[in-house]
Amino acid sequence: LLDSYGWSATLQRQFQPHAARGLIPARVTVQHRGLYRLACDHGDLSAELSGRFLHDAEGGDHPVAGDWVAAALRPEAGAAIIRHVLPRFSAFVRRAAGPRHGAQVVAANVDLALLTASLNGDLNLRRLERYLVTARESRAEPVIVLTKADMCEDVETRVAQVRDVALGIPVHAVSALTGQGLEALTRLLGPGRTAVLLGSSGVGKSTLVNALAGQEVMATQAIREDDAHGRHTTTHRELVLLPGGGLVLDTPGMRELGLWDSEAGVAATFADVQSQVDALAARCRFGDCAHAGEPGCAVAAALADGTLDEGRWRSYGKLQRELNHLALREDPIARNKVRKTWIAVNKAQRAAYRRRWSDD
Ligand SMILES: Nc1nc2c(ncn2[C@@H]2O[C@H](COP(=O)(O)OP(=O)(O)OP(=O)(O)O)[C@@H](O)[C@H]2O)c(=O)[nH]1
Ligand SMILES: [Mg+2]
Ligand SMILES: [Zn+2]
Repeated sequence: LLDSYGWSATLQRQFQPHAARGLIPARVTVQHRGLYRLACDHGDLSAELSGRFLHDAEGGDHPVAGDWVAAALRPEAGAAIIRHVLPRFSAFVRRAAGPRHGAQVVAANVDLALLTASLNGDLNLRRLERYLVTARESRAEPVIVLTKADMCEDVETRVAQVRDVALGIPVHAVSALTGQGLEALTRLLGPGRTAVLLGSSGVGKSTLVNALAGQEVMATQAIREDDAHGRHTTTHRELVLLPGGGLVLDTPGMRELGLWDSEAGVAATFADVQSQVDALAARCRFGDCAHAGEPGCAVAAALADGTLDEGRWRSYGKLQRELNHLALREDPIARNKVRKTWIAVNKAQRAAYRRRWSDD
C-alpha cells in the first residue's frame, strides 16, 4: 500500500531510525484541523499528533496532507499517534491568512502543483502570478489548469493571455463536464505521482478530482449566482488515489495567497520583465534611476508606448514590496524554523532547482 502512495528508497533510508524505534511509516491522506487519516501497510488509520507536537515548541511544523510520517500504532484498532514528520521534498507554503502571522504549509511532497483558474468569467492574471511564484518556490512542477472550458466562448485567446505570463509553464484548458483536457492531465499523473489542486473556491477543483477518479469522492456545490464566487465547499485537504495510480490532493479554495519567503519564485516568475528592465536601464538619464518617475527614464517611456507591459511591471513591484515587508516584519527565528523543517536536508537539490529556473 505504501508503494502506491509513492514510498521510495530515499524515504525508506530516512525512515531507518524511526523503524528502529518500532514506528511505522505512513502518508497523511486527510487533514482536518487536529485530526488526520493515514494510509499505511496496516490500512487506513485515524491519527492524532503526539504530545511533543502539541506542547513542545521544538515539535516543529505540524504534518499536513501529503506528508510522510512516523507513527505509533495504538492499542485500539485503526488508530495511531503521529510522532515525526519525514523531511519534505517539496512544500507549497503561503503566509498564513488572517491575523495569525507565520507560514502555512498547504501541501507537502507533491510532484505537480496544478494551479487552477476558471474560464467562466474574468481571468485574474495577477492572482495567477501569485500562484506561479509560490509554486516555483515549492519545488513541485507547476502546471496551469484553466477549468470550465465549456463555459468560455474564446478559450484560445484566454490560453494565449495566460501563456504570456506563464513563461513556459504548461497551460491546459479542461472541462469536467465535457471531458476536454482530462486525458492530458491523467497523463501527467503517472503511478505514485502526486498532484495538488490549488485555487480559489468554486473554480471546480473537487469536480475535477471526481472526474479524474471516475466517482464522487469529494462533495461539490454550485457557485453563488450574484457574484460567481465559490461557497468554500471543501473544508479539509484530502489525498485521493486515482484508478491510474496517480494521486491528487484536493484543498479548500484560498481566499488570498500571501507570499512567504519567495525571492527566487518572484525572480523566476518575472524573469522576462527583469531582463527587459535591465536592458532599458542603460538608456535612463540617471545611472542610478529607480524608474519611479525620474525625468528621462527609459522604463517610463517603455511603459508609455506599451513595449513594457504595465500590468506585469506593477505586479512585479507589488510582490517585491510584499516580500520586503515580510522580511522586516516576520520574526527571523520563526522563519528559520519553517525553512529548517523542509529545506535543510535537501539544500543541494534546492540549489540545483533554483539554477534550473534561473537559467531560462
Ligand atoms: N460547466 C462546468 N461547471 C463546472 C465544471 N467544473 C466544476 N463546475 C461547477 O462549478 C461549481 C463548483 O465546483 P467545485 O468542484 O465544488 O469547486 P471547488 O473548486 O472544489 O470549490 P471549493 O471546494 O469551495 O474550493 C459546481 O457547481 C460544479 O458543478 C466544468 O468543467 N464545467
Ligand atoms: Mg472543493
Ligand atoms: Zn529609469
